[in-house]
Amino acid sequence: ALAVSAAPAAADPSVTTTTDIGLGDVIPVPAEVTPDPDADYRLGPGTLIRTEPRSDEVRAIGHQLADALRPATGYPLPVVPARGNGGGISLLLDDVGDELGPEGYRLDVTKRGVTIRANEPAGLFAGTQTLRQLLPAAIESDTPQHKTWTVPGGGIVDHPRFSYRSAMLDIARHFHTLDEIKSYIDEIARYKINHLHIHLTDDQGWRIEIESWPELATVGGGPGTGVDGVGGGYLTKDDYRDIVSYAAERYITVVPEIDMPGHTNSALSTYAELNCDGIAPPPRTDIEVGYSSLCIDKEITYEFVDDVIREIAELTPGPYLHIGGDEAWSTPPEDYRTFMQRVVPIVEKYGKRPLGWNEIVRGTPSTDTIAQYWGTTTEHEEIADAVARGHKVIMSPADKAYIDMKYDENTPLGLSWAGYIEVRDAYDWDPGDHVSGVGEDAVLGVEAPLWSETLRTLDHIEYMAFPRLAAIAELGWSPRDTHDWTSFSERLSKQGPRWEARGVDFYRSPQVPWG
Ligand code: TNX
Repeated sequence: ALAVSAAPAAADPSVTTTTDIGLGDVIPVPAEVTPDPDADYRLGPGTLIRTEPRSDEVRAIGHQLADALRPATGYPLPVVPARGNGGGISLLLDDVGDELGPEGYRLDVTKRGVTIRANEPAGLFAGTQTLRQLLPAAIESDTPQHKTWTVPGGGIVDHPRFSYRSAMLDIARHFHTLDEIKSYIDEIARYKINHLHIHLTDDQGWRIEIESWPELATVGGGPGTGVDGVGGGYLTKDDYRDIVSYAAERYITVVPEIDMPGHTNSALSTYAELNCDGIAPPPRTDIEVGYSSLCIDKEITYEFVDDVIREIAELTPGPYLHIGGDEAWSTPPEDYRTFMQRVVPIVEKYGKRPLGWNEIVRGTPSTDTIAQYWGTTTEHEEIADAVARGHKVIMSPADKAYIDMKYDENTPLGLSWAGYIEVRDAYDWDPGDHVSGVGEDAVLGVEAPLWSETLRTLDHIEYMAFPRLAAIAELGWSPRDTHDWTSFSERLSKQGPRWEARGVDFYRSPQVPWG
């Protein structure tokens, strides 16, 4: 009898259950939410996950959902083809309207079950992330919890404001391992981030294997590289492929960055022939910027760049390749233009769309090149002019979206050159109306860059990213008219127990009513 009473109650649709989670208690907040308090659904040991019979991809999403819900519920949650109109959790491809696009979805909760419908699998994946947040926080536990697994009743119609929602990880200043990168991918996917920009190279380290220049990784990324000489390591091509496919399973596109012509000391110190004077400078482990440059007048520079871009493009199924271009203070303006005019076509030759930090618009005539705005002003003539010429922009203003900035003067990690960024600062701005002349139509989306000069471990990454990454994710996904700090901070407080249960070392901002 004891064992029976301790076991989770069987699902009985006639039993009225309650939940303290509202249907809109989700980050990013959904576009439209219509609660129905009489329609809560309760998962039980007999719940089936029923997936679109025509699609292996949707079945895989069903299996991911089952894997996510099994540990805490202890339920078997078999994944079966959806036929007829049974209850349980259903993931269906359906025409839900062009306005919902490839990532939008409808989620309907009735007493009989949860049905997610979308035009494309990406929308079903997004819907399953919403569903996970609608279950009690105990769902994040990795051991069975004796809970009533209730999903609040009603309907959600949801789709993103911007198609590009990104997080950047700097693995050059300190290398972060394959497992750490995957763990970060798991977290960002929950908030409907759909791009992971990996900053692969910088003055302090080269973190990706290049077969035609093998010492870039083994020497330029070897032991003793990284800030303070702590943080050596590099990704093999297989590691990188592993990341690309792990991210793809979570509907995240990897955007690799090879930063040039500045931020290149690790390459210059590894291969003497890349230097104008033929002499390799010593490796650097400090955090100064702006002192290194590839040699603009040497042909071997372009052979090197061609080799590297070719190998990276081959490894990268996504459409974008980021070539940095920031802080090239040791490259005279005329040389910078010469360099970009040769290098942008190399990226295009290998079938990729070039992306660069906002300085790149000075160097390239190709308006296909996407500029990533990292300035700290809301007036910026150069970027406004570039938009007028036809460039698209990704917004990551350093004083709002740089999640390597300290929260306040007491933050033990991070930098502060762009100011302190508390959670509310990260949330209270509008990517579609932030810089004069850079309107909604010019903005592809947002990114939260995480530079890692001061970050060594996954705990460090988590502490800086959460909760601010959730703020940037909401700016990228949710309609502007849902923007509301009080609502956001309350919804954020409900992420706290989830992060705790997952062992995510987040920052307990005093601005958030954690409870
Ligand atoms: C500026 S932003 C940089 C990086 C640093 C970062 C630190 C940008 C395009 N370049 O090299 O890591 O500041 O916050």
